Amino acid sequence: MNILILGIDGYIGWPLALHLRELGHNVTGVDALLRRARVDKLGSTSLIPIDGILKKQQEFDITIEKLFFMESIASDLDVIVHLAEQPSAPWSMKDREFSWKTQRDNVIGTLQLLWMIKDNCPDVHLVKLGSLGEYGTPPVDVIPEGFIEEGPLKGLSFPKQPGSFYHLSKVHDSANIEFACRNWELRCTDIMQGVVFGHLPGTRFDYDECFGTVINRFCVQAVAGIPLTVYGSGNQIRGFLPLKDSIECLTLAIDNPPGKAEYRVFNQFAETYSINEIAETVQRVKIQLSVRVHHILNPRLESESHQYNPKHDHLRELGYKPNWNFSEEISNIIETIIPHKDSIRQEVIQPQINWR
Ligand code: USQ
Repeated sequence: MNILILGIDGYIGWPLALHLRELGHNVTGVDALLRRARVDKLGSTSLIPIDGILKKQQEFDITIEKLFFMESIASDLDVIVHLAEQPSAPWSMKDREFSWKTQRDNVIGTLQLLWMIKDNCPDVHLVKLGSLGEYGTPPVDVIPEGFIEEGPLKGLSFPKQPGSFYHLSKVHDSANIEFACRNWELRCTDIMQGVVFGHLPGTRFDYDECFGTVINRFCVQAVAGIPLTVYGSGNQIRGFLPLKDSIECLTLAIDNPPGKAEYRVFNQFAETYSINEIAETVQRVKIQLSVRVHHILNPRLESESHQYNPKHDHLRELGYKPNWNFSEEISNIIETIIPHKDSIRQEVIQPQINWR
């Protein structure tokens, strides 16, 4: 297949590109390099060295994001994977400027893309990275995969109540994409992805407050001898999956496209854990590191006591079968970090952004 990856320079984009190429697909990438610029500006860093963009340019014909470039190759495309969004909830909550930049980049960027597809390649399969956090933590027994499953509202989108301007940008995207499928007969898979963790060769590994996610941060903190920064009670529950599974699931979505005019939603995660369970696992698997845990005042406004049971059947029906052990995964991440211990920047660990 001819596949265009928007956001090829990111944590997921780069290993996905390598994987799809290994499978024999023709992969082209586009990236505005905003993530690198923004991470650097915040004084944070990717811990493990990442492939230089020049090398990537030679390998993948990466072009800085421009609609006219996409238009020039659109008629040959089978799939567009859209990962080119500002990915951090804390970053979007910093102040007014950060929130509007998040929504401008994400919502307007996706809207532009939808028009580009309508005008140039209406049969293309759009695989769009949304977030499991779009749903928030509603007081229901089960969160369905996108749509209300019974009662008079059956078939309508399940209500969403996310907890940040970043997650809201993805909710707005989802509404726009669903409309585009309904109105213009586009085909799209909207991925409600949980929190991704781990490392694959060549990709970034951030551990700062904004761009590092909780498991990666805890593993870095364990190696650096910093007490784990559990926010609040630590009873918050989220869905998680390793980076390698994220790549596998995106590939399954690509291999199994939806029909014309179909707006399809996948809840993409492997397991749910509370933040306390994660902290305990990090402590247990590396007992020799004598990891300590600090419950710090939660900088976020989020429920710390809730049920959480999102459905995740669709990817399993397509063949996704998580095949790993959580403790072993944590242990492997820590082993990957240890050689980089001296490069850990302690000043980017503690949260500074207050969501209230
Ligand atoms: N948390 C801590 N301590 C930390 C960092 C986080 O206790 O040092 C807690 C947070 O309070 C939150 C949970 O861990 O309850 C998850 O936080 P996170 O920073 O790992 O993830 P989040 O902000 O939710 O966002 C990440 C990605 C985002 C993706 C989302 C999926 O950055 O791009 O959309 O995970 S989900 O969480 O399912 O919405």
